[in-house]
Amino acid sequence: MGSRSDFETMQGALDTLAALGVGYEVRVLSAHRTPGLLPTYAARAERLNLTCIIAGAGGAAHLPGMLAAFTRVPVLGVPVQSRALSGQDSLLSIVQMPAGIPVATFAIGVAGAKNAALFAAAMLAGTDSGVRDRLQAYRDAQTRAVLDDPWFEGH
Ligand code: RP5
Repeated sequence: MGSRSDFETMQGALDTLAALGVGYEVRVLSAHRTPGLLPTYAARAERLNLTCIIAGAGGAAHLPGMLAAFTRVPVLGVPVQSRALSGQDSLLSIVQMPAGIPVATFAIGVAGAKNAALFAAAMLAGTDSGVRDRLQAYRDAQTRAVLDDPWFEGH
């Protein structure tokens, strides 16, 4: 994430990964305040053969795009909801990449952070049957929660 202030949002990704038993590491890296660390971290991601990088940032959210420029590891971008523009700035900064350097872009805020984690799990599910089963169980539980809600049948 681009700042410690993004943590509240990105906690949604960490909790979801933990619930699915997917390993992760967490870093604060800023495209603007620590630009020199980006190629270093990108090289680490390749060395560790990480499945993907979930990069959350807000405002002029250049972190996901810059990381994607430095590594072939897939980057999942999460637009953090900014105070000034409610995350519209983050979303447009992340989604509107030039052809050639893709960033998979998710919803603004916690929903995007959770979905990025679920997407990462889905990437792993093809080769890891444990993750596949836990992801399926997560989805089944979500469906059950709707069906079991008394509001489902009406009041
Ligand atoms: C971005 O600037 C960060 O991703 C964060 O969302 C935003 C504000 O950062 P702070 O000033 O709160 O550290 O780089």
